[in-house]
Amino acid sequence: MNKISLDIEKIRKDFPIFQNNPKLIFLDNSSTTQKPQKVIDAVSYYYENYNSNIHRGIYALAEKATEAYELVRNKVSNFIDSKERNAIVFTRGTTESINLVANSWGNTLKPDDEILISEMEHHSNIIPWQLLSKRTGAKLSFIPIKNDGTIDLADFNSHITNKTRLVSIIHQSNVFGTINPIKKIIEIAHKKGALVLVDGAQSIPHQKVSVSDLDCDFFVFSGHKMLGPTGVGVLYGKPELLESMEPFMGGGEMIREVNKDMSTWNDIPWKFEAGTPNVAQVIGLGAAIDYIEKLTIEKISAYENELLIYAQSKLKEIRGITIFGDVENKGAIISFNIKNIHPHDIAHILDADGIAIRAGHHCAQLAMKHLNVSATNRVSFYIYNSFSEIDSLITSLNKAINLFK
Ligand code: 7TS
Repeated sequence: MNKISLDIEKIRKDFPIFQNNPKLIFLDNSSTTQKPQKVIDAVSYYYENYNSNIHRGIYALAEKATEAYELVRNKVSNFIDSKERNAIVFTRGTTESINLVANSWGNTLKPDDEILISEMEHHSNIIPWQLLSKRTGAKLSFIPIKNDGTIDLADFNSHITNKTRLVSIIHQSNVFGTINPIKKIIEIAHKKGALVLVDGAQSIPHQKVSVSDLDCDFFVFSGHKMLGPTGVGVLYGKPELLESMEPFMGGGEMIREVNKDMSTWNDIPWKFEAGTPNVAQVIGLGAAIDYIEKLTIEKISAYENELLIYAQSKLKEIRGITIFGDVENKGAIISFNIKNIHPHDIAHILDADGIAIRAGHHCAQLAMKHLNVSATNRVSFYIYNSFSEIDSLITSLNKAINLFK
């Protein structure tokens, strides 16, 4: 038993994928997470019992679906400690949330304005700003990363200027697992008059986040990385900001009145939810939040930290290994390379033993360029992983090394 008193064997039984693939060791949780039966059931139950379009039907079935969908907005709001439920916009995922901000808030930028991001960002927090910069002429600048996969506040301070309108930054790196000093960054940015968007795709599934305490202006994440279905994500935005923004997409539900010459918009957050939303997925996300809250995010975090410490100590014994981002303050993600063996070869050999890890650039080519590598191996843990799975990983890695000797 681990020190956190979580019954991992019992938790594992909640995830049908492990019953259906008894040999599977899933160590790619930064890409996506497995789904507990409760989430799958919530989605199926909706389709089997009260499937209907929301917000428009006058009949009982549609009212039930609308209520279930809107109830998840409250759950998300409580989960991230937002003061207002209308600050929660449902999107398709982190990528769409960032694109929404870049296209809606961003379109007001002028050539003299600046956007500041870091070299650590996932491509979904780089490309929308590059496109915006091309559209508006605003300048895009980058906070450098250090060799240990962290960001220096001094570097941040020297890159933020009086022209910076927005700092858009990753909370926890999907490559290194390192956690950025986000609260301090927000404080400094606000003093300079800049807004801050936090990409919480990798942090929210694994640590307690309070958007109120952080005082961030936008916070974005994906449901599928926190036990929920694919196709649902969240944009948290301070209500006064969301009010001031033009809609990103036009269509049904986001309007108040449509005329030939001009139309008016619905209230926030519906102003940003054009068309039929992913009702089933939102309901599934609600079930995922229930599941996490039952275990408690604090215990999840503490258990993952135990896995991380154990895995790091075992990995360090491996001949020819380089671990990237080996610092104290980090989440349960480890990126590494083994001398003279390409990460894709490692991933193939591990796969033959039923171990799923990610090998590649992790949609973070700027970080790879900084490391001067084209790819790394990456293992990332979640609540259903065990110490014995880490032992299996080490055995398979040693096998790979012997094969390439
Ligand atoms: N931001 C971060 C920090 C991420 O890690 C990811 C996905 C995204 C944004 C995009 O999320 P999406 O749900 O909109 O696709 N990261 C990864 C990864 O590390 N491996 O596969 C996907």
